[in-house]
Amino acid sequence: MVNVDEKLEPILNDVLRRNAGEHEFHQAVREVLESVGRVIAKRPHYARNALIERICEPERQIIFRVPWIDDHGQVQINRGFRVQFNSALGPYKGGIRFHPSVNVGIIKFLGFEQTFKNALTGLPIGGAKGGSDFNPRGRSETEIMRFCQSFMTELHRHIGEYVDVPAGDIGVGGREIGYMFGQYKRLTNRYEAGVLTGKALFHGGSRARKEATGYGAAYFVRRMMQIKGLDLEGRKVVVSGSGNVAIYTMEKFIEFGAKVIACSDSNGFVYDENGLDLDLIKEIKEVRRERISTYVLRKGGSARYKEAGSIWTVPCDVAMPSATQNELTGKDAKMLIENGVLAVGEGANMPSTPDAVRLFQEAGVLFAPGKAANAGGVATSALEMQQNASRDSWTFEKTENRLAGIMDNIHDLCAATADEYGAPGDYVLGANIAGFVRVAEAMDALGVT
Ligand code: NDP
Ligand code: 2IT
Repeated sequence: MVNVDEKLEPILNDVLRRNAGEHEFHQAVREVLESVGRVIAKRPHYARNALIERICEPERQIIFRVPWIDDHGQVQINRGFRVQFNSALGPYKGGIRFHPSVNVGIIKFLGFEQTFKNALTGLPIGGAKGGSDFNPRGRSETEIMRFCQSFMTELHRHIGEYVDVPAGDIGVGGREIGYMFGQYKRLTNRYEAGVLTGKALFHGGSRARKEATGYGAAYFVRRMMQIKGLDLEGRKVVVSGSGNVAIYTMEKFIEFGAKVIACSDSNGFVYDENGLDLDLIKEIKEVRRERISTYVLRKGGSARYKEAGSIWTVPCDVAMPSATQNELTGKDAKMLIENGVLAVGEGANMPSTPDAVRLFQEAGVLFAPGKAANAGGVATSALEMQQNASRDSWTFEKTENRLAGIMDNIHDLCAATADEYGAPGDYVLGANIAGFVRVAEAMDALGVT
């Protein structure tokens, strides 16, 4: 197991002390610092000017009250967050998450990861994340709208096309982005399309943005397998979650000839040895916004639903955790390895626990970390910004081709960096170092800021 280099230990200890109780943030920083020891050995000037300390400290953290009125006339209060982590490479960029588990530590871990992910894309975007502990589950359309409006009433003064450009994440999709864009436009009296990404086409949204994270993750894993001589034809794929990332991961794997046999939501998972019916999953999740359990009621046949237990007990060749952080534990990893998994691709952000990552790597399983594998979403957001800036709108084909090219580049950069630093095949190390070096170089050239 890699440990944090002794020169970096005081920095890690400082992060732990100054961000007490923020476990997910600690986890994300520890993983990057474990990789970065090798960079310091090669590029000692990074240790000067507190560069690493500055990378671990967000540039700005905004926490605000979000009051709104529910359908019964009751005033409700939630907490809103925007952590603007790093703007060395471009305006702050990253999604907004609405989920009851959201707290400042989760937003900080996501903003930290986003900074390196965005750097890996090679596009001019800094790193940020935002969100709220608002629970959209069971809320009416009008409650969602009022919440989004109130959230934006505060957020609007902190964002802008050249300042900070939010997008979606868990609990925030096209509908919520539309409500937030509407409120931003009203408050500022500006049709500033580049202030948010993931918009509807008629507001300047990009074709293929909705599909981009899942498609990108599938492209990444396909390339990772291809260079080992493994193809996807007939392979069994298990995808956790059944939201935006999961659905379009499944779609691309099916197009690649693989068989997607299981997916989930936070209540349970469905599986079918004969392959899942993606049109039905889209109908349930995107149109009706129902639970995944209804799949079996509608589909019948060999489809099964399990409420208890882990989706990772389903034997598969490719596992794509695409729901949330720390959803795949050491125990799950052992089970997957025993069942002969060949490749794991993280569609979600930090879905595998450190234990799980270590087990996969020790077992020689191909492992694609989230900050590389799921970068296709934010990369296509940057392409949306590019289309907005030039008042242009590209075809689906052109956008998807750009996305595929970016994913290949990220893959190759991570693989080459892992080779360069003496750890061939270690995509975690490759992604962390390649992302870190880009951010560090850009920061260094800006002086002490
Ligand atoms: P969605 O809200 O569309 O879907 C989330 C899915 O994950 C749902 O099936 C949800 O189930 C499940 N889920 C969420 N939280 C939990 C939890 N605490 N326990 C169990 N299941 C949970 O979100 P996305 O698909 O957009 O995001 C999924 C992951 O991908 C997140 O980690 C996100 O940060 C990451 N990501 C998203 C990108 C994007 O462009 N949207 C880009 C890159 C990464 P339920 O409905 O029951 O809550
Ligand atoms: O985690 C992520 O990369 C996202 N939620 C997408 C961010 C974006 O700005 O498109």
